[in-house]
This record gives sequence, C-alpha cells and structure tokens, in this order.
Amino acid sequence: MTDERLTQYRRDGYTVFKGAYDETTMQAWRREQDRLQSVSTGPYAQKTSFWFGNMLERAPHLMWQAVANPQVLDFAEQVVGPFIQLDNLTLAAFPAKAKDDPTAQQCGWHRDRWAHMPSGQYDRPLSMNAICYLQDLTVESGPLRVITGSHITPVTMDEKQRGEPHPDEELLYLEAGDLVLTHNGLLHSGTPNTSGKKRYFFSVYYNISWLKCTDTFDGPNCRQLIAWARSRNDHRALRLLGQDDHLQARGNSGFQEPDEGRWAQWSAADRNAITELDA
Ligand SMILES: O=C(O)CCC(=O)C(=O)O
Repeated sequence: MTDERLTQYRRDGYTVFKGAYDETTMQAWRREQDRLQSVSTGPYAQKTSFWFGNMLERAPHLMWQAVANPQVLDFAEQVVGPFIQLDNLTLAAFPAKAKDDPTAQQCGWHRDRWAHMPSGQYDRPLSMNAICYLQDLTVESGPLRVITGSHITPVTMDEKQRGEPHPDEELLYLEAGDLVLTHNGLLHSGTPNTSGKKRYFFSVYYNISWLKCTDTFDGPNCRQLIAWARSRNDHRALRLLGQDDHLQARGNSGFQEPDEGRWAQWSAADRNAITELDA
C-alpha cells in the first residue's frame, strides 16, 4: 500500500489518508478554534481573527497528535527521508460568504511555501502540507481544487487565471477527518465557503530540517515538548521541533548510494534509539 501510495504521490502531487481523525478529536479542534476566535480582540490579537498560527505552542495537548501523526510521518520520510521538521501549524475557520457576494466564486491558486516552478521532472519536495478539514467538503462548504501533476508540469497562471476555476482542475470533496498531503509544487486552491457555517481546517506544514521555520519553538510549551523528546532520545520528535542532531552527518553523507536505502536505515536507527520511559 505504501509503495502504491508513493508512486501515486509522485505522479499526482498529493495523497489522501481517508478518515485520519475521528469526530471526538475534530470536535476538540473546532472548539479550540472557536475559543481562539472568541478571545481575539484587543491589542494583543492578530489582525485576521479566524486564522491562528503557532498552534503547537498555543495548544500542545490538542495539536501534538496532528504534528506527530505516525502514518503521515512514516510516509513523508519515504518521500524525502528522515528530515521532517514542522514549518508551521495553522488552525483556521473560513467564515461563510453570501452566495451573491462577488468574491464567493473566487479561487486562490498557488503553490506552497519553498516551492519553485517545476522543470518537467519530479523533484522531491522541500515542504509538504498536511491539510485536514473538520467538516465534509461540499459544493457549499467548498472543495479543495488541485491541478494534478502540476508539481511536475510547469503550469503557469496570469493574475486573472489565479482567481478562476481552471480547465484542468479536479475538485476534491474530502470528508471530515480525511487528510490530504500535498507536494509543495502542486497548484491548489480552496473554494469560498457559502454553507452558512464556518469552514474549519488545519494545516500541518512540514519542511526539510535544514530550512528555517515559520512558527517558533522557543515558547514554554514547545520547550517542554523538546525536553520530553530529548529525555526519550526521540530524534523524529526532536526534528519536528527544529532540533536535528543528525543534520550534519546525514546532510553531508557522501551520497554514494541510492537515497531511499539510506533514508530507510536512518529512520530505523531513529526508531531503535528511542528509550521508552514508561517501560
Ligand atoms: O482552503 C483550502 O481548502 C486550501 C488551503 C490552502 O490552500 C493551503 O493551506 O495552502
């Protein structure tokens, strides 16, 4: 299944993990977004009050499971090797627009952070977006639009086209709790929400551990997570939090053997190094 998924991800530029999260977990995330939004007034609040970054620091007890999802990380390590770091974690809920609002038809096509215009051949991504919607995507709540293969094909768009449906687009009507993992070169767009309700989603954005991060991990909650990961010698967890102890050795390994073999060895070494504190 993983090999099939890898082939499909490299070809299409995304893969879907069906039913990654259950309703109880999603309900807690939706409540947290509601809470953050309800207290987002005053000089200490950011401007857009429905979009919250640095979510791991804000709510580690709720969000760590999303950052460290083993199914996603096992797969992501197959795509780029054990170099997965958290770039940023965002929890948001797009407010509903009126159906006759002129912006209710507007797309927002883009490739993601750290991408580049593709050259016509597959390159491993410098970052990946793990997006999960906390309600079903319907015509009203707005599907995710993707241009399959646009992480390989140098599809370009002028300013007008960036706001319009695209002839090659596919509309993904994901169900609540499904998780889509995209290649940062994939052209994609949300769809405006006209459901009358909030359109909740979160994005766990991973990058390669030699890049800079957008979120910060020096707050008390992330420092506590780092201390916990260090106490159990958990290199995967440390890396997610910006601490890659193997970066120099693995990032300058000589590259004389196929990458996939080396990555599998390093991932296994990380697993074997963990000291189970509760054992
Ligand atoms: O709103 C959406 O469905 C897409 C979100 C998105 O484009 C992104 O996280 O980069």
